[in-house]
Order: sequence, then structure tokens, then C-alpha cells
Amino acid sequence: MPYDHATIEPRWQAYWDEHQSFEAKIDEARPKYYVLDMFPYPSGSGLHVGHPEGYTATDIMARYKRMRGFNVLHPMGWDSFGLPAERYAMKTGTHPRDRTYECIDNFKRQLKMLGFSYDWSREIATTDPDYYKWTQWIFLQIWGSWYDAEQDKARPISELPIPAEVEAAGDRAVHAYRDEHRLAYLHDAPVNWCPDLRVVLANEEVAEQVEAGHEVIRVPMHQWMLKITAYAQRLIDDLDDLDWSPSVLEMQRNWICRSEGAEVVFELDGQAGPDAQLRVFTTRPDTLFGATYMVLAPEHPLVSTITTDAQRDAVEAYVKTTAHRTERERQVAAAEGDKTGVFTGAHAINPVNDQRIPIWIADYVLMGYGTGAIMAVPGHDARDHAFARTMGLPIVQVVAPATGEPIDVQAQAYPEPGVAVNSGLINDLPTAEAKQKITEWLTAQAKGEARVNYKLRDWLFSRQRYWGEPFPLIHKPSGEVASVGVDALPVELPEVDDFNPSETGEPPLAKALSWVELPDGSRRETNTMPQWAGSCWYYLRFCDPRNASAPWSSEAEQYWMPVDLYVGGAEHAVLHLLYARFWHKVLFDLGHVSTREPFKKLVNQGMVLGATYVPRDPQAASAGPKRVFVSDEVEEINLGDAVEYVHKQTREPLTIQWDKMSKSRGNVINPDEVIAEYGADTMRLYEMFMGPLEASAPWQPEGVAGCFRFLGRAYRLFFESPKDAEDRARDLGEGQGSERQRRLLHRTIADVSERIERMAFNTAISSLMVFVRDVEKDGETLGRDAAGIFCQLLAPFAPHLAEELWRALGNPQSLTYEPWPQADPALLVEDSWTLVVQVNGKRRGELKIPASLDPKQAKDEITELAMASEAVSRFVGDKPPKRVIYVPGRLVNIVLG
Ligand code: ANZ
Repeated sequence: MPYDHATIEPRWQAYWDEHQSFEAKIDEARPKYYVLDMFPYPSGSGLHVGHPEGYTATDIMARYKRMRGFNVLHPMGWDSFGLPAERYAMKTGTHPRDRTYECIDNFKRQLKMLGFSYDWSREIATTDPDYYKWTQWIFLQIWGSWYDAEQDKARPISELPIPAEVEAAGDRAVHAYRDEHRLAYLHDAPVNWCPDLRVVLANEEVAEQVEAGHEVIRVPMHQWMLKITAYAQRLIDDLDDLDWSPSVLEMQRNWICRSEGAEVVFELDGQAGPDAQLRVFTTRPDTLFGATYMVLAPEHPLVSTITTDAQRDAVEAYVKTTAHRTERERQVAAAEGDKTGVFTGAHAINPVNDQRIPIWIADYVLMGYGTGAIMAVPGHDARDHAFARTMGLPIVQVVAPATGEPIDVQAQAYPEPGVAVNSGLINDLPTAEAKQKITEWLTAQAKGEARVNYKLRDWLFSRQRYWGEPFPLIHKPSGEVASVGVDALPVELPEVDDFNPSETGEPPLAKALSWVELPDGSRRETNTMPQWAGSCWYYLRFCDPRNASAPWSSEAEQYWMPVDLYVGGAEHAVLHLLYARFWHKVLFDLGHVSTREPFKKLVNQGMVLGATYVPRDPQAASAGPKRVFVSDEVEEINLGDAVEYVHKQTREPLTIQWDKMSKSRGNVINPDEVIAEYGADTMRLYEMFMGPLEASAPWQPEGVAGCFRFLGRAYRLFFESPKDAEDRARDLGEGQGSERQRRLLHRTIADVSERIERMAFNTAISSLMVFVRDVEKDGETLGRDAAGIFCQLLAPFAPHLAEELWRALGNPQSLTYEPWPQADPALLVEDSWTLVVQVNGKRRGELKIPASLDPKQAKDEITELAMASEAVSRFVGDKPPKRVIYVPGRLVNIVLG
């Protein structure tokens, strides 16, 4: 009988379940290891082979660390709020909850089939009221705090100092003052509203709907915002202590994007008073003398007040058109040199030279960055240059290359640093010094100051959706916002029949009137939280998932946190990690968690790529509509050293192409099928053997079959099949076998251990493969102890088979907690002895002969090595030597004729 995964795997899965082998409990006596996967959104299509790549990697680490004596926490759960279930509800009327839990069951079944060593007793779903109760509780912590810039941390809002004049103005004023300072605040922020579909779209969804012919407009809506910008600098600084890949660290830094510069004050011409000022942020205050006009974002609050009557119609029309464009579209258009804008009719005074310069509005200036207004320096900024050329505005040179090389700023902007020219008090200064000097001057004149800006924006935290966490807030008749109180948590979602927003874009919850309207005339908040919310803190809940009185106990948090290893897709390199780090820092400031950062080490697994096929002939491929075939339509012809693909019916020659797996491309591999045919151990092994964990790699069926054959051969080292009978355990040898087998074994222990530590799993697997191959080649039966150690080494990768073989050796218990084997250093040194090589009696060199070649027994091999050595081949031609004299253990003398 061949290796029978179909009986072995369910048996061990049942065993682990029954014995709760992976249940984690706090144990101060053992070091802890917290290894976490990015938990999945349980989609309707189930798992594809891309998911288990990361999950197998973490499972290897979890199993390995347990054997190393660590107390391992390895949990799994569901990021189960989200749009697909809501869309499905709109289409079918099925409640998103029913659909979600159906999908969870399917995901769980699939994950269980793969034999991952999760502590399932800690399973959580973000949609469970027991879970989102605490998501709401954390929101209340954030809402209940302000950021103290002096202490550089969040503090309870009750500790916010209230200025005397606010205090004097009464309760309402105090209330309003607090609301302005909270880390969660209400703001009229524009959303992407699609009137046809009656949905608010996320930025990344806009393009798709516009292509489908739907109108999408930006409309202002009352939205909850989280003040993540208060944490910008800490979110940058604390990256230094993390063991994350340089590329992810870079992406985080770029997203937050710190820029240093100055804020400069321009007076409005012909007006006076503090309102008659225009503030701009610039990274190049040294170019102030070259500012020939100013630009406001169309949404800038000053636009309506400064616009002259003559320009009003044009300005209003322009403001209206830009409202239709998303910020992304505006940025893209600006980058492509598409410059539009309108003159407001107003002028400002340049503070360095009192020049009167025109004020324009244009949508390449964004309201959300800096001050929403710029001084335009067309000589040295490419965007301003393109705009000035289009609008016929003056261009002045104020920086020259330090090399003295001539430039023509009329033709092209010169954005590089250099030396200031035509710039009054900073003339001849290099850019860095010029910036500093002009900033000092501005500060002294009270016309500006040094300023740091971040691209990071506050986080738009509300969604007009049903399937999300309700906000635990109410709006009182007085207009004040209040917490429902911690005792009233969770605020559960109301039952509704209709999951569509109202025609005006009011969220679906607004229609559940009996839920919204409270007896005292207050109304519940009807937005829900974004899907990010639940994933911002699930790693904390896993520490103490059944705690009914707190989100986690400090004992559990202090024992398990931080996460030692976090593995997930690179698509979460920015937002999820940034949001989770932000929440973590707020919780840290308020004393709820004890670490500054949640995730110590982060690894992003690569993508698994799937195959589709396109015509090989480039002309056929480009003619007519694009033709792409999926593997079912294609026949593979094996040509020995190559393969060819042809269409099964038309016989057209095709070539293979690799893409990210996706249902729409038709290149998805279903893990259920792979497991049915080859088993979970093969699938796990193959996922890890495809290449380095962080690299993307194509899914190749031949590779899967190869891994299956390897496991079959490992099985054969333990079992023989007498004719027509059940498999029978082999009679194994003594101990760790011969010296040679021991050396092989200990080399394998050393290699596998070191490679697992580095998470170089593909090479760890190859060293297991080499072991099995060499044992087979030697023909020596495996020693009983060597066999046990092999099981242990195999266990992290192919745990079902490893348990089966371990049991066959007579061990009554699972090997989950067997101590990891240690390599004996003495057996790792390659022993050798020295052979002197002579030609015609003259010494010509020395050779290192491996200790495994016995000087007395291996005469033939040793003389052959000597003949092939460089020392000899230089003297010996094609002719065979006359005589070869071998003195065992000492020398070989080649006598030529
Ligand atoms: C004058 C200037 C001269 C600028 C020059 C650059 C080069 P970063 O580095 O990305 O922070 N800017 C400021 N606010 C803006 C807004 N809301 N929308 C569009 N552009 C804005 O960019 C800062 C620079 O981007 C600022 O420095 C400003 O242009 C522009 F030779 O001011 B600069």
C-alpha cells in the first residue's frame, strides 16, 4: 500500500483536537512566543492556495518553537465585517450575518484540513457582539482622549486644561472646546457619493464605478475622523526598533512623509486685520523672491471672500467642476501636466519684497495638505512652471546651480538646490543656509516660522454601511454628542430588512427608527466603523479572548505581548499596520498596554501565481479581442527537455503566463482538490518548497507531485509492504546507525535548525530531502534513534506524517512537545586524512581524503581520487600509467612509462 495521507491526516487532526494539543496557557516558567497570521476576511469563494503560504510558515515556526520549549500562542480568527457580505445582502436579501458565518464555517473547515496548530479555543470573529463590544470600548477610549503635545501623549479628556475665557463662556463652550480636542472628532469631510447606486464608495472603488458609467460626486458629509496625525512623529520614530523588512519600513515612512519647511504669511492686498492673511506651507522658503503668484485650493475658505465681482462667475463654475473630481484624479491630472485654474481677481503682498502678486485657484493645490494654499515659484517647481506657462504668468530665476552652469528657467524649472540669486538678503547663500536665514528673518518679522508637515491625514473613520460596528455615541437634542456609557456596550446592530442607504446617502441604520430614536429625544449615531477597526486590535483580544469584563487582562497582555512574529500579505504593508500601531499607541498612552509597538518582527509572504495561456504567435495574440485560456482548455505536451502547450480543440500553440491568482482570471487552484489528491502535508511542503517565503512563485503541479513522492519515500524508510498485506513497520537498526549515518543525521539537524531560525524553509526542506536520498542510497536501514530524530525534524513541515511515523516507533504521545534535537558539533566537522601524491617517485602534492574512505578498505576509490587530482593530471597524458603504488594511509605513487 502506498503512503496513505487520506487516513493518516484526519486521524491526527482528530487526535490534536481531542487532546487540545495546541491550547496555550500562561506559564511564567516558560518563555513565550506569540506567532500571528493576518487573519482573513472570510470571502464567499473560500481559501485559495495563496492563503496557506503565510499560514504554513507561521505554523512551522509555532511547531518548531514548541519543540524548543517555548510556550506558543498561535491563534486564528475572522476579519468578518466588510462590504462583500453587505453587497450580497442587497442582492439576495440574505442577512450579512448569515452569509458571514456560512463563509466562516467554510474557511474553518479548509484551515482545519491543513493541520495548522492553532489554538482554536481562542477563535474570534470581529462581527461577534462579544468582540465588537470591545472595539466600541476602545473607540470610547480614543474619543475620550486628547493629545497633549507637551507630554507627547494622549490623556483623558477630563484632564484637558480649559482656558479661562472658554470656562467663562459657559458649559456649551466648554463642551465644544473639548470636542475640538478629542482624538475622535466630527468633521464635514467630502465622500465619494454615487447617486445611481446609492452608495458611498471608498477611494479605491471610484474608478471601477466611473468606468461602468456611474456618476460619482464629492459631497460633504458629517464624518468621524481619528486624529492619527498627532502620532505622525512617533509612528516614524518607533519604526527604528522594529525587525521589519526595509521595504515595509520605507513604505510606512513614505506614507507618513515628513517634510521640513516654513509657514509664510502673505498679507492680502488692500485688506487689513488678521483675516486678511494667507498662510502657505513651503519646503523652499529660499525661493520666496521667485514667488510670482499664489494658488488656493478651490475649497479654501478664503476663496469666496477674496474673489472679486468680475471674477465671481468664473470662480464659482470652476469650484463646481472640481467638486466632481476625486483627490486622486486631481493629483494624477496635475502630475500629467494638465493645469487648469481661474484668477480670483485678488492680490497678495510678498513679505520679502512687497511685490503685489495675483491669487489664483487651481485644483493642483489640495486642501488637505499644508495650509491648502501655496506660493507659486514657477522658476523652481515643475508644477508651478507648467501652470505659469499655461496661464502666461511671470517666471523668475532665484536659484543657480552651484557649478555655475547656465540654465534657462523660462524653458524649464530648476528644482535642484544650488545658490540663491536675485534674492536680497540671502543672495549667494547655498540652499540649506538660505532656507535657514530666510526662516530666521521671517520669524523675526513675525511673517512666518519653521514648520514640519506630514502627508499623513487624519483617518476618515465612518462608513455609510450596515455591516460594521455601530458607534457607541448618541446625539442629544441640544446637539451635543455623548457616549452611551460603557455599561451599555455592546451597541448591537439593529435588525433591518433593507440594507441600502437612503436616497440622500444617509446610512442604512438611519432607517431603523426604533433603534435610532431614544426615549429622551436623543438619536444614535448611524454611521458604522470601517473594516479596519476590528483588525486594529484583534492581536490583543487573542491574549484573553473570553474575558467578559475587560478587553484583555493586564496579566495576559503583559505575558503574551508583543507579537513576536507577524506574517501576512504585502498589501497590508501600509494602512492596516499603521492603523493598528496608532491604536496601540493610544492604548499605551492611556496605560492599557505595556509595549510601545505591537508587532516585533514582520514578514510579508510572496504571492502564489497562477497560470493562464495565451496564443504563442504574437500577431494572433494581438489580433481581435484578447484570448486567454485556462488550464482545463490546454493540453501539455512533454518534449523531454521542454514542454509545449496547445489548445485542446484548435491545437493552436500557446504560451504560459503567470499572474496573481484571482477568481476573475480563472487561474485559481482550489486547496480542497490538492488535499484530496495529495494530502495536506504535501500541500504544506510544496507551499514552502516553492521558493523563499518572501518571493512570489508560480504554482506548478509537477512540484506538488514531487513533494508527494518525497513524503512517500520518507514513509518507506519506516514501513515495508509485504505482498498483498498491510504495511508493516520495518525492523530498524540500532541507535543512530553507522558513523556515516550519524554524520548525515547531525548535519541535517544543524541545517534544518539553522534554516528554520532564518525562516529559509525551502532550503530546510531540501536538507530533509537530501537526508532521505542519502539514506536510501546507502542502503543501510535507519537506526531507531535516527528515525525518531528525523520525525522531529519533519514535524514542523509535515506534521501528520511525522506523528504517524513517531507513533510507529512505539511512542505513545504526540511529538508536539518533544524537545528539538541537538546536533553534536563533533559530528559536524568533516574529518579527513592527508595523502601524499607522487609522480615517478617525486612528490607533487597532497590530497585531503574524507574520513569515510577507509585507508585500508577503499584502495580503489583513493587511487582514483589521486589520479583525478590536479597534481597528477598535469603530468599524466592520455596514456595509462605503468604502475600505481599505494601505501595505505600515506601515499600514492604513479609510475609513468
Ligand atoms: C514653494 C516651492 C518652491 C515649493 C519650490 C517647492 C519647490 P512636499 O515636499 O511634498 O511636502 N505645496 C504645499 N502645499 C500644497 C498643497 N496643499 N497642494 C499642492 N502643493 C502644495 O511639498 C511641499 C511643497 O508642495 C511646497 O513647497 C509647495 O510648493 C507645495 F522650488 O512652495 B513649495
